[in-house]
Amino acid sequence: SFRDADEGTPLAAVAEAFEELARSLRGGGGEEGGDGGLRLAPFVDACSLVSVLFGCLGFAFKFAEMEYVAKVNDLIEASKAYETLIHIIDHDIKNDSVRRQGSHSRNLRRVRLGLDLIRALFEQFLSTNECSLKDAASTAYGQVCAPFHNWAIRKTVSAGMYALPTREQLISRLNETDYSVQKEMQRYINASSPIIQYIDDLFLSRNIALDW
Ligand code: 1PZ
Repeated sequence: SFRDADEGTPLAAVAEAFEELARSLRGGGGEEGGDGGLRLAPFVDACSLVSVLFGCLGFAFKFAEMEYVAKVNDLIEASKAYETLIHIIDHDIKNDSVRRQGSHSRNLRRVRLGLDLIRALFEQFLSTNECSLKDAASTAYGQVCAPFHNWAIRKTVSAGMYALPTREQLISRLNETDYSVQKEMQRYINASSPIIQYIDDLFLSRNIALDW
């Protein structure tokens, strides 16, 4: 019989981790801290797994990797002191540091952008076999991140797009097939959406707008 792709590939591990988080949000798992909401430690564990995707994108996105990993590492540090996501937001509200550069709340907002970027990229990737990875990534970046990035960052990102691998190279570097990659990307899309929405709702529940 065929190897069980669910056990093996990095993308399946990412999908599994976010499914676990999504289950816990629905109250079925152990990741949810009672009334306190989503726990920080399992959340940042899942976010760390995403880093494997960078290795498949090539050198041009080294800076994106460093940026994402720095933010995730800050949240790993925060998870030693704060049990849940809402705790870090409430702490920053008290200190008037929600939007301050380097604050845990701001880094949470940035990591959430990264998760949403990947979700949008996968949606583009699955929407047609015609579009290149560059087209899929450009569209996803334009939808999710560009509104929050300055001109210099947007220029750097669009220059880097030309160095992305092809669809086929990405699938092979992920150790997937045409068929399995669709399944795993769809699993991530389904599982990450409620997590992304949940994070937005946390900010909104404290009257913090999402226009930054
Ligand atoms: C899967 C995606 C493939 C398509 C490639 C698109 C690459 C997007 C590159 C984003 C580069 C971010 C550059 C740095 C931006 C910073 O100015 C901001 C603000 O930081 P702050 O002022 O708070 O310190 N940082 C962010 O917006 C974090 C963005 C995280 C997204 C990184 C990409 C994650 C996903 C890639 C996974 C393979």
